[in-house]
Amino acid sequence: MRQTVFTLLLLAALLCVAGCTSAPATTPTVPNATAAGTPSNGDVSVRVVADQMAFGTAEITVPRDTNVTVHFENRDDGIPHNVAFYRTADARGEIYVGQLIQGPGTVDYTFRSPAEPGTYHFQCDPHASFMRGLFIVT
Ligand SMILES: [Cu+2]
Repeated sequence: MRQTVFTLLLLAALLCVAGCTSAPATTPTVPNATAAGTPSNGDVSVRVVADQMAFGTAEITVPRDTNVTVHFENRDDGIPHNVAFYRTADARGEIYVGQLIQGPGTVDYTFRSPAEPGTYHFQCDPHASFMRGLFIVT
């Protein structure tokens, strides 16, 4: 009995660590930057839809060094998709990997966009050969 309680507590602690670390940080202010490509002061949100094994957009554009929320909708019944962001088109240099969701369903992903402007890459990991596009950071 005591062991069960301990196990449950341990599980709860682990879940908290997993959940708490991925929760959006309550950053009071965005560090200011006066250089070119100044980050936006507000958060940015984008909508991405997966439908019939394709993304509804070929490009996702966000400002650099900004909190980005991706509202992802998977409309494919029974098929898992995600949106994952990488530095290169061959999926190296992970920027943010969204969790897979089974369609139909929606999920919000929140992450910080890269500090460096550039043309990066997004894809659905299970279908990376054809569900892919450009992740443009300005
Ligand atoms: Cu997919």
